[in-house]
Amino acid sequence: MLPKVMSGAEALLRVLQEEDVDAVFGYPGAALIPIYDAMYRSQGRTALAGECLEPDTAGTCSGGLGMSQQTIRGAEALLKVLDEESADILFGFPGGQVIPIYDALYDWTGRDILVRHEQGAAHMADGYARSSGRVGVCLATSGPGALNLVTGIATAYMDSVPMVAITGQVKTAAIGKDSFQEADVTGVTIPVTKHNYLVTDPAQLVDIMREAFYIARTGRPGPVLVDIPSDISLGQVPFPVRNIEGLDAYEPPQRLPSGDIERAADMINASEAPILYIGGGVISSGAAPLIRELAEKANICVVHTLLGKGGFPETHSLSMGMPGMHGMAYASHAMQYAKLIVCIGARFDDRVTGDVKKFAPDAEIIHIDIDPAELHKVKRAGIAIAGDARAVLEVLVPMVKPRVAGAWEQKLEQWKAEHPLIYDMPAAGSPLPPEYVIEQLYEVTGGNAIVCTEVGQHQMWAAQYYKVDKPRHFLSSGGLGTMGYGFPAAIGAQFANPDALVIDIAGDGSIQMNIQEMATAVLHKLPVKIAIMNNGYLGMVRQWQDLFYDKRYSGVYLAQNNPDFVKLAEAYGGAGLRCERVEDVRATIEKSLEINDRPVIMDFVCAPEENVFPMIPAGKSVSDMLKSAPNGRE
Ligand SMILES: Cc1ncc(C[n+]2csc(CCOP(=O)(O)OP(=O)(O)O)c2C)c(N)n1
Ligand SMILES: [Mg+2]
Repeated sequence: MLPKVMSGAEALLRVLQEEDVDAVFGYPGAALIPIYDAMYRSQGRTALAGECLEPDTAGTCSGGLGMSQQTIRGAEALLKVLDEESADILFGFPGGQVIPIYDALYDWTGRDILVRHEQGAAHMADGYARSSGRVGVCLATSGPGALNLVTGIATAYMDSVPMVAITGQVKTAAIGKDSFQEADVTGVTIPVTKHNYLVTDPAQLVDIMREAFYIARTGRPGPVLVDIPSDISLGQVPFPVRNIEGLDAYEPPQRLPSGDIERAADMINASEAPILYIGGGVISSGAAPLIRELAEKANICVVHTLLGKGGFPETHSLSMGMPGMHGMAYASHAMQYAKLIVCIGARFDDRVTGDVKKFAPDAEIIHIDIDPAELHKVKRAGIAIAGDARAVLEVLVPMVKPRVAGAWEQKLEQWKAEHPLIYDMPAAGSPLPPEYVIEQLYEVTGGNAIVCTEVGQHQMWAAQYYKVDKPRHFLSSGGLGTMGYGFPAAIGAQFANPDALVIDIAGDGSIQMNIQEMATAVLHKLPVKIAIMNNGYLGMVRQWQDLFYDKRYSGVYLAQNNPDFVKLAEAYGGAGLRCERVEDVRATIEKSLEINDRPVIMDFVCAPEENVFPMIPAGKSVSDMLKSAPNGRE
C-alpha cells in the first residue's frame, strides 16, 4: 500500500503526535508559517489541538494567523456562552452529531432536560420563554433530530418567542455529500427563524452563539437557530472577549417619533369612540402596567388578542375580552363600531379582522409595533409608530387626558349585557359541557394558574372561560395553531416557575401529539395538571364539518380507539383521574391540586358535539356572526 500523502507540515505534526509531544514552544517567522498554519487547522483534530506554539503569561496562545486568544473545545465554549447569557436550562435529545455537546453537558452546572421527542424540546423552550420572558434553549442532533424541532421553532416564530435552537450538523467536510443524518437545516428553517447560522469557522462559534441570544431577545423576539458541525463542537475554538453590541438591524428604533406620539395623544384625547386593541407585543415588552394606566386614565375599554390575554386584567371593568372568530360578541362589536382603534403590539390577524374590507370601516387607526413590517401590512394606519410598546407608552401616557365615559361606553356596556357568553348546563348524568369544566378550573384555581392550551375547541373555550389577569399566564399557539404545543409548553413553564400552578387545557386529539413527554414530567416530578376536554373528536374540525360541510364527519372521530387516559397516565408513573358527571368536576380538580409530586391527567368526558360560539366564519365579518347552533340557544 502506498503511504498516505500529506503536507510536510501536517506530517511533522503527525510525528509529534505519535511521539506524544503535547507542547511546543516556538516563535513564528516566514519560513514557519506553513507549520503554524497546519497547527491552526489541526486544532481539535489531533492530539496537538489547541496547544501553544507561543505561550504567554496569561495562558493565551497564538494561532497561525496572528490571533491571540484562548482556545477551548467548541462544545465547552457553547456552554460557556449559555452561562454568560444566564441560560441555565436546556431541553434536548442526543444523537451522533451532538455527542460532543452531550459530553460537555456531563460537566455543565446548568440543567439539561432529556425530552422524549425533539418537538417537545422546542415547545418546552418556548413555554419556558413565554412564561418567564427569558430566552429558551433547545438542542437536537442533525437530520431527523433537527427536523423534529421545526414545528416548535415555527410555533415560536409565529408568536414572537425568544428561543435559541442548537442543532448538530455532520462534519464540515461531509456537508453536501448526503452524509448519514445530514439535512440542510438552515435551508429548511430560513422562513421560520428570525435568523439562522451554519457555523463553518471554529473561530466564529462563540460570537455566533452570542449573536444568536442577542437577536432572539432584542427587537421583535423570535427563534434563532445555530447549526454546528460536530468537528467544530469537538475541536478547539477561541473564546474571544464579548463584543457583540451594535447589531443595528435587530435593534428597535432608538429615536421615538415624538411628533407622531403627540398626534396619537391628540387623537385619543379627541376621540368619542376609542378602543385599545392589545396583542402579545404588550406582554413581551413588559408594557402591561402602562396599558392599565392608559386605559384607566383615559377611560378606554380594552380588547385583547389570544396572545394579548393577560396584557390587561380580564376581570377589570374596562376589559372587553377577546374579539374575532371565537371571541366575545361584544368585543367584536366594540372593534367593528369604534371610531378609533389604538392597536398596540398586535397585527390585525385574520382571526381578529375576518373580512378586512368590511372590518371596522369607520375607525381611524393608531398602530404601535416594534416591527415596522407590521405597520400598514393589513390595515392602513393613520398614525404608525415603530417602537417598543413600553417605550412608546412611557411617552404617550402622560400626554393623554382624563376622559369621561359617554354614549360610546354606554353602548359597550349594553353589548356586554346583551351578548354574554352562555352555554347549556345539562341535566345530571349527561356528558359534561367543556365550558363548564373550564369555568370550574378558573373558579377552583382562583384564576391564578399559568394556563397552557393545545389547539382546537378547548383552546377557544379556555380563552373564553379562563380569565387571566397577569401577563405570561396564558400560553397558547396563536399564530401557527400547533396541536401538541400545550403539554410540553406547560413543562417548560413549570421548570421556569417551580412554585406556580401550571395547567394544560387539552383536547383528546392534541394531547396525543406529545403525550410521550409524560416521561419527562414524571422524571422531574413536575406537578403539571393536564385537563383533557375529551369529546371523542377532533372537535374543531368536526365543528367546521358540522356547520359548513353538511355534517359529513370525515377523519375526525377518535372516541372508538382513544386510549384510556387514566391508565396511560399511570403507565408513565403519573396520576390519572376520570370525571364523567357534572357534580364531580370540582372534586376532581380539587383532588388534582393535592397531587404535587407528579403530573396529573384529568380525563373530563365531555359532550361530543358541543360547538364553540360565537363564531364568525372564516373570511366573514361581524354581521355574519353565528351566536348559536342553528336551532339552539343564542
Ligand atoms: C399539528 C396540527 N395538525 C392539525 C391541526 C388542525 N386542527 C386544528 S384543531 C384540530 C382538532 C383538535 O382536536 P382536539 O385536540 O381533540 O381538540 P377539540 O377541538 O376536540 O377540543 C385539528 C385537527 C392542527 N392545528 N395542528
Ligand atoms: Mg377533541
